[in-house]
Amino acid sequence: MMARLRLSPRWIVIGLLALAIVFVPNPIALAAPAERHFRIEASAFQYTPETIHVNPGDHVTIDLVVTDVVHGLYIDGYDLNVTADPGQTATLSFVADRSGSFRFRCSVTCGALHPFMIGKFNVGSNDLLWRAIGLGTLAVVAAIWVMRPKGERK
Ligand SMILES: [Cu+2]
Repeated sequence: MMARLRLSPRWIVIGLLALAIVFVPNPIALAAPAERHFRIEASAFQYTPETIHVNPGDHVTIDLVVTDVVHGLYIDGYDLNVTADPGQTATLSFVADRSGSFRFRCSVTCGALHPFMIGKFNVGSNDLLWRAIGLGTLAVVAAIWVMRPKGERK
C-alpha cells in the first residue's frame, strides 16, 4: 500500500507528456509566411472549394472563376471584395494578417439561393483543438498504462 503513494515514474512521464502537448510551440504556426494560390470556382449557388485554409502571414491570392452569372466574393473580417463576370476570372491578393475563421460570401445578388452562397476562410492552425485532442488521447493512454497490471517487482 505504501508504494502507491510514491510518485511513480509512470506519472512523471505522463505529466511531462501533458506539459509537452500544452506548451511545445506548433511548428506550423512558426513556419515562414508562404505564397498561397487558390482557384475558387463560383457557380449558382456555391463555391468550389468551399473552405480554404492558410497560415497567419501568408500571402494569399484567390482567383475567382465564374461560370454562369456575375458572382462576387466578400471576405468577412477582412472587408475584401471582388466580383467577376461570367467566363471571367477576378483576382484578390492580400496578406492573411488576421487569425481566425472567416466567412466569405457572394456579394452580388445572383438568384434565389444567393444568401446561402458562402464559404469559409480559415487563418491559423487549429492549435487549441489539436492540443485538446492530444490531451484527451494522452488521458486515455495514461489510464490504460497505469491500470495495466504491473509486472514482477524487482
Ligand atoms: Cu450571389
